[in-house]
Amino acid sequence: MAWWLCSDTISHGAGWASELSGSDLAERFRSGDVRALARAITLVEKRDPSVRDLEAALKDPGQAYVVGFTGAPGTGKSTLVDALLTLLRKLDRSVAVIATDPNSPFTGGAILGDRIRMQRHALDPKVFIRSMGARGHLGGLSLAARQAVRLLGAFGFDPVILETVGVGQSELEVAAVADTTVVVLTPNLGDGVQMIKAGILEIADIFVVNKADLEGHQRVATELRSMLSLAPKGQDKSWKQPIIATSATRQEGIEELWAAIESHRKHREAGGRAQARAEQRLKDETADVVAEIARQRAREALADGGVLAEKLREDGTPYGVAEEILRGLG
Ligand SMILES: Nc1nc2c(ncn2[C@@H]2O[C@H](COP(=O)(O)OP(=O)(O)O)[C@@H](O)[C@H]2O)c(=O)[nH]1
Ligand SMILES: [Mg+2]
Repeated sequence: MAWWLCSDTISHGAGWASELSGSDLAERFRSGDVRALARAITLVEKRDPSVRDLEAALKDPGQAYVVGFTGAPGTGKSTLVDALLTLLRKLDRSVAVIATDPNSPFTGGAILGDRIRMQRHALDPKVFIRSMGARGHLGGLSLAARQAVRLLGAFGFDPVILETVGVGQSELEVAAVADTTVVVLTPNLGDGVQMIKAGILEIADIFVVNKADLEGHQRVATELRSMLSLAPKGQDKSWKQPIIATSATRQEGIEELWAAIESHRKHREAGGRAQARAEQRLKDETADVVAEIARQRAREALADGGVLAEKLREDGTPYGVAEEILRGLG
């Protein structure tokens, strides 16, 4: 596999040889030990810098295709992901799921019936399901999710599915990481399509109207279609956002959904769009990493009792001290 590494690189890798536990981890990761993968993702969540060594050692990690699911809580995202898992396993794909919803049935939340149904994949070695905390601060989730996605790809999972909790900034964060973003709607939308959260139509590559077994789903699809025909919403104007009807609990419409995801993937790969996006993503991630490092350094610099903490108290405004910290970063 692409990420297999000769022992040479290990012994010469900067900072690597000294990190015994780290090299152990890489060893086990490469041998396909799923506990090593789980451990690596825990390190990502803890923002442990040793993950960098692991990533460096894995070199040229395989790129997994990332499908993000977002939409209001209760629209059936977890159930849809579960239905998609069933289909993808039939197609013999190795699939990883990162759920950022603390109440996800995948990870022990939600009502009993859902939970039992979802956990049928739990013993399948070609399925990896993991919940990840959305850590509140800006860019936190996408930074961690990007790193986790790379590790999952390097381990051999493809695709990787991200499910958001559907509140706050989580949709935008997921869209920043996903190659294809699926926005999930349902018939019980309250005041209809008009009520859809601002910004969510723009991030969709595919719309799913789930719970097609319930009354009113036609109306949602029709409203959405006429809304999109008036003004196409997607960021990529060369792509027409399809609307797929599904009933996740009945495993209906899931093949159509997967076909739509596949055709979006092909669309992106044509004409170098995927390449451009990958480059943009690397830039975004780099900017996030810079912000993260700067934040960490700033916290250290502002520790109680320090000169800057004192100056900050005198100033009463952040700017002067902020500039000083930034100058110190160079
Ligand atoms: N009738 C119906 N109920 C569904 C469907 N998909 C999901 N549900 C139910 O909707 C509820 C919320 O589903 P869940 O997947 O947890 O939604 P999430 O919060 O978006 O992840 C659960 O009780 C599901 O069983 C569907 O296609 N039809
Ligand atoms: Mg969920």
